[in-house]
Amino acid sequence: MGRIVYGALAPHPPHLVYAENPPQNEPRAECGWETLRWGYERLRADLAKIPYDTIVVLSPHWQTYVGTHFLGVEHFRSLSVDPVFPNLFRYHYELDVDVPLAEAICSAASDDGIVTKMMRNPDFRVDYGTIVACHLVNPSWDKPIVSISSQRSAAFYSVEVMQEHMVALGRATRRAIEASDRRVVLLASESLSHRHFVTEPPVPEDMSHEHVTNHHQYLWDMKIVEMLRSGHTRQVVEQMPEFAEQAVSEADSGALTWLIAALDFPTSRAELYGYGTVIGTGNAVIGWTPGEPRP
Ligand code: 2X7
Ligand code: FE2
Repeated sequence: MGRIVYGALAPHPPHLVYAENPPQNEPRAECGWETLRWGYERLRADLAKIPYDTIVVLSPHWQTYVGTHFLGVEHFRSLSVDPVFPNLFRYHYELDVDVPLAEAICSAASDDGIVTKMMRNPDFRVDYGTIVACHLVNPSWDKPIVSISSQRSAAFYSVEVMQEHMVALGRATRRAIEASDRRVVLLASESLSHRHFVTEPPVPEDMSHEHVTNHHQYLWDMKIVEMLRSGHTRQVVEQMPEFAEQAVSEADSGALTWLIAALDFPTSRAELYGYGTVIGTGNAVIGWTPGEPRP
């Protein structure tokens, strides 16, 4: 029987890849955003102890307006350039897709009345939210992924509608995984508070310029982080409409709601690997091992 072996909130500022200088990325950095990068390092060390087959990721930067889409091509290889930060992220990616698992989640969601589509275009450009989160969690890219789009009901309807949709999608994701033979790591690829500066310092990795955009957003981030790490995930979902609106949170993508629902609203204490700001946005790396009781 398949199962979810790990779930993580895995933010995707391209700055974190830039600062690591992997061979796939063209621009070179001196340093930067260490608290988050060291957090990801510790997450990777923990994950190295857990055998798994596939990473399933939901990203805000694959935005679909008619239904939830799933990558449905076995292999992708191309250049990903961040549209806002092309100076930081020009990343040559090559990845495998677990198409059978993607199809299984797609049809489980469809059975539950969710509008879905398998994306079969071999020239499709995979979004950088998927690429950055997967790189930071598994830089060797030795596991296939399932990539799920962010159906933007928060943008054209309301955060409440997005919540209902993502809770249903999370439940369908869990059911499909349990009916498969896969051990799966889930990633919600998103920042928390998300208002960012509109200018960049001359040296992007100059950390003397880095801080949260405003205290109000910081308070929201701390509230959400504290609720997540203490197992109050249902309350996080309840607070999501206010959080999305007042902190301009990237949680409007539904990724965090989907993750919490797929993990069945965990009440166990989560592992906070790190919190840090990137060009003013708030980002937390947090991991859940399913089945751990609240201490
Ligand atoms: O996509 C992003 C993000 N979510 C946060 C910060 C900076 C850049 O890109
Ligand atoms: Fe983003």
